[in-house]
Amino acid sequence: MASSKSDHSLDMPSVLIQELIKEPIVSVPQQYVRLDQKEPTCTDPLPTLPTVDLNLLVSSDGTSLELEKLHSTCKEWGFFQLVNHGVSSSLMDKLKHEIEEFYNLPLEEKMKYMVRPDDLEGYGKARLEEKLDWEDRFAMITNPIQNRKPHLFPELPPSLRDTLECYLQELQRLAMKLLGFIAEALKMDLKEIEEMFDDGVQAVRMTYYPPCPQPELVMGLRPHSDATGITILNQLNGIDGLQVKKDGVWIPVKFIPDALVVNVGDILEILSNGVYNSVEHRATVNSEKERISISFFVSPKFEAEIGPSTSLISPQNPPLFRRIRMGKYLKDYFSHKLHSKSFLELMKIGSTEERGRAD
Ligand SMILES: O=C(O)CCC(=O)C(=O)O
Repeated sequence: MASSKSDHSLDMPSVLIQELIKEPIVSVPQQYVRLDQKEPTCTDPLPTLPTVDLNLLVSSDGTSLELEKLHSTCKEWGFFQLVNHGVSSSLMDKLKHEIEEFYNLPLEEKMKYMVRPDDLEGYGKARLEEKLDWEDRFAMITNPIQNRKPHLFPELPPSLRDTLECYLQELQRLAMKLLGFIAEALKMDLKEIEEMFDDGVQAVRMTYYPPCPQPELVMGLRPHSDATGITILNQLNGIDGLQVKKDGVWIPVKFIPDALVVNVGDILEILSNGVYNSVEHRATVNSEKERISISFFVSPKFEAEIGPSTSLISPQNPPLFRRIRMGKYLKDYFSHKLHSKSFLELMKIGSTEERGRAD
């Protein structure tokens, strides 16, 4: 669908799926039909996404084996299910309830948070592109605190805002713990990672994927990799839909109750100088039941310089990626079309983009 920036706000309700399906529909409007997804999806037998146990990582006697598992999983899969992560199940239940309540609000209430022209944060679609995903989302930067948009986080219904605040704090603690183990597994200087990520950029995306009458024709969320250090995904209502690309095949991820799904983002692939893999993933939908998830994105602070870790490069292991400030990285990433891993490719030393700039 073509849309100029100025009519963005007028178009928004018409592309909200929750609104679209209020009147039952039997076929999906053309702008949601994606026939360009060619890679096969694995059916049987399903390879299982590895699990990592935080308790085992923390307890000294289990550390080395579990650390080795974390390391090999980040290299080979770039994704894992984290169990025994310590986030309380009552908080997870409360968050699920609050986010469900939010999506059940009347449209007029939710429109207060609508994505504004030239912005990416808020409720609704950030980009009105020719092909749209089958999802309604609410995305926002939550740290640094001064970067919170006044009409978003502070104006949320108080019970959602307070629950989300507790969840963000718990997840930030968890993320810093995980990043510490990742630094250890990579044999990186722990201080380097701590300084970069301490009080770093943090964002969330609460996504509501309504049921779809023709789920095989649409994409809940198109294939992409994340512009983050790590992402922690909580599949709030336990409905499957996440798929991870491995060796050119889409692998559906089986939901494990109480687990969180963690993935390596582009910035960790860069920091690790390509040792870890920021893997493409996507979300599918089904015809029966809505799916609700919340992604927690953890990145270095805006002013940090990102590039391969100095403790990992040597004449034998030269840097594969160029160096750039985090703020500039994010600006460039978001002005680029969300499309598989194409932005990370541009960060590679010797990429066409880099050659273009040198000319
Ligand atoms: O909802 C999901 O399963 C995936 C979400 C995701 O990939 C994202 O928010 O970037």
